[in-house]
Order: sequence, then C-alpha cells, then structure tokens
Amino acid sequence: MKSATIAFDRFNTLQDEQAQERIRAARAELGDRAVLLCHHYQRADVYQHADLTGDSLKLARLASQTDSEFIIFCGVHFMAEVADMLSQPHQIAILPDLAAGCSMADMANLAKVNRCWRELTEVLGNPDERITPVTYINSAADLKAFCGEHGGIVCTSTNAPTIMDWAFAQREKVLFFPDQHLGRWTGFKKGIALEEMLVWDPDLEYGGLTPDQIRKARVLLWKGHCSVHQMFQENHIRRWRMQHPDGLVISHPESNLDVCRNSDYVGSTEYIIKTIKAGASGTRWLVGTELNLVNRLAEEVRPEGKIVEFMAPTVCMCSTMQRIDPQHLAWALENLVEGKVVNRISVPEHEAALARVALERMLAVS
Ligand code: CIZ
Ligand code: SF4
Repeated sequence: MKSATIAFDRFNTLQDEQAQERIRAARAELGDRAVLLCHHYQRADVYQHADLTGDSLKLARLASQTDSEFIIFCGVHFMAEVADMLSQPHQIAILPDLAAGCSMADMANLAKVNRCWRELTEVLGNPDERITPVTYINSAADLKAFCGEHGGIVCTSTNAPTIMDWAFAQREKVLFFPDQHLGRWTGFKKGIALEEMLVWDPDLEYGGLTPDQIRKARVLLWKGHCSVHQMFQENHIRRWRMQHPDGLVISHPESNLDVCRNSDYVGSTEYIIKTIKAGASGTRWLVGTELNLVNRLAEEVRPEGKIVEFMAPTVCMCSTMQRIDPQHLAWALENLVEGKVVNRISVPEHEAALARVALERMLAVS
C-alpha cells in the first residue's frame, strides 16, 4: 500500500539551506517528469531552481510545449489555472502554496461581474450587443469563462492595446476588469478621453454611475488595482529626474496613469527586461515594477555598466507570490517523489472550455 501524503508540518521548520538541499534531491529523482516554472516576481531563493522563467502567459505556453507530467508553478493562483487550461491533458499543474493568490485578481469575482452585467442590461438593453467584456489575465478562470460566454476576451499587459482594438471592433463599449490602471492606460494611449472612461465600483449599485454616465461611457473600468504597483507615484519620478536628468524611466502599466504618463517606456515584465537588457552601456534606469524582478535585473546588467534603480522608497514585493518559499517547494516535490500530488490546480472542464474560448480569441489576435 502506498504511503499517505507527507504533511507540510514537517517542512515548516526546515532551515532554508536544508530546504534547498531537499529541493535539489527531489528534482534529481523526478528528472524530466517535473518542470519548474518561475514568474519574474518570484523570490531569489526559489527562482534559482527555475527551468523556465517568464510572464504568466509565456510560462503557460512553454510548459505545454514540454512533455513533463508535473508543472510546478512558482507564481500565483491564476497563473497555475492558465497553465492547467493551456497544457496537455496528461499534465498536472501544481501551486506549491495555495495561499499564493493575487490580490488584484480577487478584486473581481463572478457574483459581482454577473451583477454588473444585470445592471448594464437594465440601462443598455442586452449588453451582449453593446459591450465587450475584457479580462486581464490576472483573474480567476470563471471570469475568463464569463468573457468566453459573452463574446469577450482575455488580455495581458503586453497585448492589451491590440485586444482593446479587437474589443471595439465587436461592440461600441468595453468593460475592462479587474485592473482599472491597465485599462485606463490602454484607452488613454488609444486617444480615448479620460471623461469617456469611467470607474465601475462593484460595491455600489450601478457601479456608482448614473444611467446617463453609463450610456455615454466608452470604457467602464472595474475598480481594482495591484497593491504593489499602486506604491509608485509621479513624485518619485520627478525627484529622480532632478538628480538624473539623463536617466530613463520604465514602468509596468499596472501603475497609475500619472506614473505611466511620466515614464519613458511602459510595458509588461517581459518588455521591461528586454528593454533594459537592450539599453546602451552606461544608461541609468528607474523601474516601476515588483522588487524581486528589479533587484535581479540590476545584478544582471551591472557588468554591462548599467544602473537599475527601484522606483519606490519602500519595499514593494508581491506578498502573495512570496508565499512560495523553499519549504513549500520542497514539500510539493517530495510528495511527487512519493507518488502523491499535493496542491493540484484543476479548473473544472465546463469552466475551462469557456475560458479557453476567451484565451484562444486572444492568442488568435495577438
Ligand atoms: O502576466 C504576467 O505575468 C503579469 C502579472 C505581469 C506581466 O507584465 O508580466
Ligand atoms: Fe497580483 Fe500585483 Fe502580485 Fe501581480 S504583483 S500577482 S497583480 S498582487
């Protein structure tokens, strides 16, 4: 008879060095059966074990191209869901700590989006004819399924402009969730007036808007944000530029509009890394995105004479992603060695089928 699942208690008190040893040993036993993915925001003591690194979509696509039975996703919950939905049927996605959620993704849920849709129906008639729902990839699978069902689509921080064009080609308005900042920046770059992009507060009736405002709006921006990127402020940029007038500023579009407007470059984590790596020797950069990424990048480009600095004066890490620590990783891997799958992320098929519709629309146009 097979042994029971190994409890996490036995790993909780492991010293970091012991946990690292056990990760290496378990990986050696599992070989190609397990592929380890790390998002750019992952902490250094876990990131060092990565087979593949990238943003959420790139990782999910790369994992599906491997034949590994186990996809160990060192990232947050929605990312492991995407990996599960885009991988081959025999592959199993695992999130080493189930508490690794995304606080932004949690700001929208199906009950609230359904209520929003009902209220829009009252004001506009059938929203399926008037509004394209667009969800950022940072959202639960059931919201991706909602978009699949209602003629909508998924976007990432890389392809948001293309996706917004697609959305407007379908219908006259866009409902963008859960990140108001990515939605606003994307609309702003397209020349949509700020007065035509209104915030939908899901905790208020009709989003806190009047019927007339809803009828006139072109983009409804769900009231959600990333707690990490909201720390970056325009005055951080202004002060830095006074000291470094030749410096270059690059930000993630989850930052607020003033930060994005005052940056020289705005883009996804992949874009930020690529841009700074391609920058000239001797350049100095101020970066508005998560600190683990910025620290790693600073180390990587220092030998080329580039200086990379972090935008906020305080430490801003993605606290949920931090939960994937060497202890949880060692625990998940040792269970696999014992033939036990812990923390599997498996999206129910009826939901995954609709979510894939929205994901595939995105992959087809971007
Ligand atoms: O899609 C991702 O991985 C996220 C959350 C951000 C980015 O820009 O890569
Ligand atoms: Fe979510 Fe923000 Fe963390 Fe990204 S950095 S995973 S948006 S909480």
